[in-house]
Amino acid sequence: MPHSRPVYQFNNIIVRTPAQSVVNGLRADDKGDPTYAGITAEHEAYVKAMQNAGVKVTVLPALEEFPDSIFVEDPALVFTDGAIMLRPGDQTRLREAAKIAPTLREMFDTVLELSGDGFADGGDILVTPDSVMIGLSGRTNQAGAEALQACLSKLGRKSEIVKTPEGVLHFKTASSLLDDETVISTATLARSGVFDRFKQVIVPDGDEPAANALRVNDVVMVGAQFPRTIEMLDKLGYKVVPLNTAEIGKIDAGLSCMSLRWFSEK
Ligand code: CIR
Repeated sequence: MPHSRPVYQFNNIIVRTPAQSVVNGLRADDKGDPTYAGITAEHEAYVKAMQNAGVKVTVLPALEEFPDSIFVEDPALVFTDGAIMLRPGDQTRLREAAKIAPTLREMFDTVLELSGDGFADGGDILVTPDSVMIGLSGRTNQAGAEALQACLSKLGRKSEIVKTPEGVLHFKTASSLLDDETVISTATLARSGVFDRFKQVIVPDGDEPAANALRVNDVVMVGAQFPRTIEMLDKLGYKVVPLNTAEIGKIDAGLSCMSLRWFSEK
């Protein structure tokens, strides 16, 4: 079976050191500027938590000209069998893909590229055991999603195109996989029915950003500012690792955004 390993089993990740310019990162609403020191501290704690979870971390250098380049999840998608270069949907982020490409070409034998001029951000892609869900959003359009589906088929992956709720940055801003059959999401996204085939856990009202949790091997990383979600997952038997995301939250980011994760058989 090509995909019998859990999709949340990883032994490698790529992260990128935050640039000083990260304080100017994109955001939909003004929640105040994050501080560079605050973001750096959150990033360092994230790297340590990943190492504790059993993952080898490759750290790429900061890119001052790209404030949001710390969010390496958006310009690419990686699997055991190969990597896909994406086309981020915000003009200020589009060239991040070319910046990360040389690293991916070194680390993966197969590196595919989206054809055409559509857009797709990694934050809109939720990998589940039976299918890769691609959320249409302000960053991912139909052309990008279809071009991505063509690349996914080449890697032997089934996929489906779904919708991200209005006003939500990315599909995974509002959802995450907890185990082989369970998804955590916001009530709004759950109501759309996209996760009807899964067991579902809904974040409490007011904890919406906590839906961008991150399952890595045995642990689920969750924003430390969301004690109600943490308690709920703890009671459900998940091994929760709380990580502070208050500063990156000011630029609309969460836990999945800061890494590209895969299982390497090499
Ligand atoms: C952006 O708007 O692109 C960044 N400020 C946040 C990106 C978050 N990425 C993600 O959820 N995958």
